[in-house]
Amino acid sequence: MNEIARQPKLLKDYAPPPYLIEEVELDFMLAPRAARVASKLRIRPNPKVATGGRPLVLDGEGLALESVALDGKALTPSDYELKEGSLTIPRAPAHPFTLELVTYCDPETNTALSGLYLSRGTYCTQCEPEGFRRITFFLDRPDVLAVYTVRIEAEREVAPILLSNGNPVAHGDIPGTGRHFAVWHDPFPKPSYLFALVGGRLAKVPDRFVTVSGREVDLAIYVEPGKEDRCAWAMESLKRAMRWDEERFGREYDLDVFNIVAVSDFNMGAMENKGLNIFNDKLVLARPDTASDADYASIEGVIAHEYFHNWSGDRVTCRDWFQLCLKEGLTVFRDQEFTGDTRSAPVERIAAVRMLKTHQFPEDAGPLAHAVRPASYIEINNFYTATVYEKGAEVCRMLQTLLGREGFRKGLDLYFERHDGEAVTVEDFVEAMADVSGRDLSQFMLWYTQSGTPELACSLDYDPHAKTARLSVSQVVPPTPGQTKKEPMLIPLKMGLIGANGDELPLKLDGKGVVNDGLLEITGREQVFEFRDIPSPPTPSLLRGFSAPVRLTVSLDPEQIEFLMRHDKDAFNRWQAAQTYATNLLTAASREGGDLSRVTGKEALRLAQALGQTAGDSSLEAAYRAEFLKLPSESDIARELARNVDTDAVRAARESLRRTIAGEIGSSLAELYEAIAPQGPYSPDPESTGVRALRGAALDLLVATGKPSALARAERHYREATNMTDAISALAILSHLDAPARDEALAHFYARWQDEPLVLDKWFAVQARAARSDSVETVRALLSHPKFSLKNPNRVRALIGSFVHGNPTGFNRADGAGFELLAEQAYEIDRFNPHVAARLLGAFESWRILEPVRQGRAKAVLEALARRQLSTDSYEIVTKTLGPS
Ligand code: 0A1
Ligand code: ZN
Repeated sequence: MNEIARQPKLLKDYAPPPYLIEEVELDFMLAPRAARVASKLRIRPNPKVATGGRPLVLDGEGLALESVALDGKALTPSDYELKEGSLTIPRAPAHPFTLELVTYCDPETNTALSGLYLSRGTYCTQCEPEGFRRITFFLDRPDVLAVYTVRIEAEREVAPILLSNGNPVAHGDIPGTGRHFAVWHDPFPKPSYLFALVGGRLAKVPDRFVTVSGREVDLAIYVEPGKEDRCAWAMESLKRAMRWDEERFGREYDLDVFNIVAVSDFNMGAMENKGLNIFNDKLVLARPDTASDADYASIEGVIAHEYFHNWSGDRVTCRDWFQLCLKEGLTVFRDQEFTGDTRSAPVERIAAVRMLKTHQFPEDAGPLAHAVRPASYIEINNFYTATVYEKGAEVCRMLQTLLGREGFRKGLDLYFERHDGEAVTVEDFVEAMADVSGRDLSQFMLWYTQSGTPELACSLDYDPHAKTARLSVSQVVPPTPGQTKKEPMLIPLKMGLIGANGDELPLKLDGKGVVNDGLLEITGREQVFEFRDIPSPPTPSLLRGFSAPVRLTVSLDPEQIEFLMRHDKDAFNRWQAAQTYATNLLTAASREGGDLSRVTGKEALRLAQALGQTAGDSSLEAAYRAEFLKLPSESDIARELARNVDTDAVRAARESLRRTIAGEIGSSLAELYEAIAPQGPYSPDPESTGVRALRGAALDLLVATGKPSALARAERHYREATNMTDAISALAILSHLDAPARDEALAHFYARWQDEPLVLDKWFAVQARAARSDSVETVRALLSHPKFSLKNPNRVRALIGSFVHGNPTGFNRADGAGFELLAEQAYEIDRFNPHVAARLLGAFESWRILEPVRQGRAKAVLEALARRQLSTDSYEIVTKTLGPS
């Protein structure tokens, strides 16, 4: 294995490139086994670096080099050094020059899906972060920005559609050859990771958008022929996103065309290549019978996300990969705001926080913890993480909270204006925010550099004589790998004090007037805030809207939490109170082997009552009510337990609480279920989506009673479903059961959808997630199913990904069979697609919180894996997960 590739790269070692490449002309001749790439690069020494004959080292991987010419003169092998990974010209000129290269790459055998590859016969590319070097030799780093002109030539029969970034400038036939060409020009300087090319037999779904200043933009979505009827939602989402970015952030689109291509083999969700976004088809294609409400929501969110990158990422990009959060955190924040504005703000906030806590909190608490801006990495592909994306978005949100919406908007305007066409750093971003607000944000910078989730402990003491309430706050940032000492952070703490009748009390701080918007700024390790004129003991509602990505502990008794879950005017915190109440019961029961009866009598019933009341409250949005009926997940419970986790006990505790709740409020859930049965055809609008979610959540709980009538209802729900949302939610419910209804429904679903890959993925996923003791065996059997393939990332994620990330009890089975399955499959995948393998292996990140037997098994499996030949990607994950021995 390549030892150099395994040396960590350090942020502090950043040095600007000795040469700049300002113009790029590429000429592609597409062919499956040997695609010819002729490139012409206008290069000049970087004036900011004292060069004077420095070697020019171009990155390149897996390329066959045919020729090199410098300023028109052919070079001979003695003029350059060719190694795997690079092409060096030791004596490059100290003046501007032109370098011409001819290379070949092999799209057909490109199973890593990075660079130029074939997906079901379509040529496509993925260059972020370091895929461009698999297409041609280049300074493949984000701070080298060039204007690209791209000519693509191919057989017309094979690839009637030829696309690249920017605007189309020419196309035509090459007479007598059956070949044709297209030329594209992108006037905006961009880094190589944003380069894209597509060639294939694709159907085009066109549309149009007129920007706020009246520019006409041709929009198109390209899909496999026959899938044109599944693009409407993606197109609508795109147009809404374009309008929203104009209205909310003043960002207008800048090219004459905007193209989206859907491919079925893709390592991630989608990619923001300038003017030519390439998507995993899962995040484009939707029809009511094939896609669920959740799919519709993801499509809307990801289409928006990639589009928003046009400014936050493409026009202003990252100087180096350590700054990845600069574009990702900001763009996730922007897409979350879009979803909140388009759908329901509280429900979006709940979804975002669920996501953060499920994926980022465990990352931050485990062996792979890293800062939002990491200081070192071995393989950058491993840093497309929940910390960079989701915590990165929280950091932007905190800036908005601290500066106010207007202040934040001004800061963002200044950032885009100052840095348009540049590759910048987190400091540049924060500086723009500091400049518009006049604030010193140096302490805030710790959010980018310190890893670990801050723990915020709060308590409130009421003084009935003085009529004051004292809020004591302390913060601790726990040690994380490589960071043992932490500084206190600037934490925006939104709060309210609620009087006995449910009213909000004015927050008058002693000596400081009324607290604006209920926002306190915590800056020290320990702080006390004294509120005056408080007539009677209040209930504190803290961290409203989840105003900072911290773990909050508040000393509240169950009655106070119940009060909040009924009365808090902050919709997020009202939901959070219900979750906290349930979590307290569930963690206690899990510690008792899952036996709920040993820890609670009346509390579970009180929770049931409160949930039932909220679920039935038609003055609230249906989607919001549905969130109340979803109990904390098994991984939520495990995370709160934090140590000595027995996943079987966790599952038992959760099932037992579900049974208790369903037993208590079953009849009102059944009534609710019947009362809100939708009429009319399916529509993915937020209201109808909310009603389906509420109905599905009610059904899910009802089935927990184990009553035959509930099972019959679930079967009927499946049978009578007229859309994928109802079908898949019923199938998921049935999949857990030991009943003929389960097998029948699964067989029916398979028979109907076996030739629809995206729908068949759901069939695999539902079985992998099923809460059954034989899930390892089920997954193992499905690995040999004729429709299963390790080569398609969506299928791998549907079966193996759903199992290891979505079935904690199955994966963490005490005998280690789940661990073995992952190790063995990831090893196979690693040989041809390291990126996908390494992401699966991330499922081991929480092994240290398990009880000793499971821990021992996980460790043994990881150690055995570490002794095998692994890619750099998987090597980094496995060795860091194991930790220092
Ligand atoms: N920038 C994309 C994510 C992405 C990252 C890496 C990829 O290939 C290895 C592909 C996509 C986004 O944020 O959507
Ligand atoms: Zn992104």
